[in-house]
Amino acid sequence: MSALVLVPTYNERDNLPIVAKAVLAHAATQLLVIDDGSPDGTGQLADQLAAEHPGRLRVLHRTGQRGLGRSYLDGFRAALATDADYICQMDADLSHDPQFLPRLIDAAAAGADLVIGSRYRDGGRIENWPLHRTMLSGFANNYIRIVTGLGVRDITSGFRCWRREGLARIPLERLSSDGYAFLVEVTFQAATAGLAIAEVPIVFVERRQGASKLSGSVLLESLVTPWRLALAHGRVR
Ligand SMILES: Nc1nc2c(ncn2[C@@H]2O[C@H](COP(=O)(O)OP(=O)(O)O)[C@@H](O)[C@H]2O)c(=O)[nH]1
Ligand SMILES: [Mg+2]
Repeated sequence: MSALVLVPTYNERDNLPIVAKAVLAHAATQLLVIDDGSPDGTGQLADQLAAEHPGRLRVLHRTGQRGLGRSYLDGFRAALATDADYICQMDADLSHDPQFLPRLIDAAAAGADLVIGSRYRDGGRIENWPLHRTMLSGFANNYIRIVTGLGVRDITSGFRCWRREGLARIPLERLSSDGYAFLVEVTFQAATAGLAIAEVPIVFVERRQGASKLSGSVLLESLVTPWRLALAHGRVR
């Protein structure tokens, strides 16, 4: 069993070393940092970590237009070129606690093609979020569920684990959105491809260091994408 954990970074200098240490503390895990030319030097720091953990931590330095969706796509392609059995995704900002990784991987090993670390399943929760973010996330998830018809409760969660065979069935060339919308789109494609999707509860803790990259355009795209997907697939009648 081997798991490759994809960690996209943009200005996560203070957080990355802590996350990397905790992920690599699990046996049979490897890390791929996908850095978007962070101005704060996260990419160089990741190179140092790679030198300290040869064979276990690698860095993909992106150039050109930055974006979370683009970074995940590059990460997926790189991951499928390795022989990892499980391909996980998690944020670098310590909102996703690496202690939950084995639970996600176990659920994938038990047969789920895509396992989502869910804040909205029994036992899952969010810590240290201001009321407006809690309301926004709750609203967004309900909205997306209604528009797309998908049964997933936490579709905007970026803490995930794929069974390699499941990820290999996603038509990556069809994914075009970024930010949260990317997560919605890839989940929609997973459901369309008939993949088994499971959710396991996680505790999400708001970052203590660095800043969120959530922006107005990211939010707008999240509102539009569910309609684009639903209409293109004839789910709206
Ligand atoms: N490579 C890359 N990573 C990004 C980008 N935007 C955000 N991230 C990373 O994605 C993760 C989640 O981003 P964050 O801003 O914390 O989003 P939030 O948790 O929804 O507020 C973090 O690890 C960020 O460093 C980007 O444009 N490119
Ligand atoms: Mg965050």
